[in-house]
Amino acid sequence: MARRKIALIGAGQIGGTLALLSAQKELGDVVLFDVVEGVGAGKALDIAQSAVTQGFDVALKGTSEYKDIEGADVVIVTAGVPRKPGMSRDDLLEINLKVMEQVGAGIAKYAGNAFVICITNPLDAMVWALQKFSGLPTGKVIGMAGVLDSSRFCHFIAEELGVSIEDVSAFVLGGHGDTMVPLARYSTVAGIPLTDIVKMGWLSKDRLDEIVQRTRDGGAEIVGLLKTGSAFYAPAASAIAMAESYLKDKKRVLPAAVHLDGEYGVKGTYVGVPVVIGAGGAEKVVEIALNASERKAFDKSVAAVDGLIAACRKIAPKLA
Ligand code: A3D
Repeated sequence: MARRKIALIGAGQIGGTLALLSAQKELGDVVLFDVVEGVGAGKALDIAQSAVTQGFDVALKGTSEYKDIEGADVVIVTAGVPRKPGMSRDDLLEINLKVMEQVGAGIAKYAGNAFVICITNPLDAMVWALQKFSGLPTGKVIGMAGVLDSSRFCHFIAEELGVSIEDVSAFVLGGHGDTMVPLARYSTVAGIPLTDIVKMGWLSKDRLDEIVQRTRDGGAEIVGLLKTGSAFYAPAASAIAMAESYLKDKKRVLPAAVHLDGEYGVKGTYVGVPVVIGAGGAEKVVEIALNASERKAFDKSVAAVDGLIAACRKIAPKLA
């Protein structure tokens, strides 16, 4: 059987890490596309030269021509600009929307059967725009945010309780922004919900609230430390988990920004919810029961995403 093909649009910090992880996991041959000539080719060559020590057999190619992504099975989009200290994700909207238009056209022309994962911020609005610009089915275009946000939540919980990360499972709903909704009730340590862990006295409610807030601010914390860009290792690892679930038809249940068509009472918007990812793409949205305060927080998050989508429509009337 021929190898699968992974096209990475954007060969910056996340794109380069995606290429390395795709190669190390032998997910398929990798094409690294970037508008800046040489960046993709340089990273492709560098990673290819690690093949002998890492023991992988995949081909890597850098390019600035869309025709090279032809027939890709998976396309992961990081093209655009990241945040600088003091910027919110929403500040990136106008510039990255133009990038989504170009990328959408390239995907439509050369990779119409691909499973597309968008990472470019502001995530929920960009994945919405990318789906419209590309014209691919909504179930084949999704956004990576929830896997990263819940990974951050998991890391902070495991560190706080001094337990293995393997036994922590965390859940974050909503848009990828300040209104994201980390759900303590559905986050567990060895199957025990965090709300019960608080009742048991293992973790104080105040400390849990601080961890929830640190999760919401997880991206900004890293931007503040790096000063010249945003997080890239964990974002890349998160998208690879999604790509792997698609390529291997694993049917993992992962939080991702998906197009809602009435689920959770939301229609026509992309927002982070649990979804089954398999060979069919985003195969099934899992609708979990929300209590009143979770519902309120989720609705606030959806409203924030709707605001960004309205801004996209104003800038690019053809999206309306
Ligand atoms: P960076 O290292 O700047 O890489 C972006 C790359 O995109 C650069 O190499 C650019 O040359 C390239 N590029 C710009 N315009 C185009 C274009 N029109 N076509 C093709 N390539 C282009 O950024 P990064 O890799 O650190 O981050 C990429 C994006 O991911 C940013 O928008 C970040 O805000 C976003 N991001 C999202 C998350 C989520 O959890 C959703 C996390 C971290 C970063």
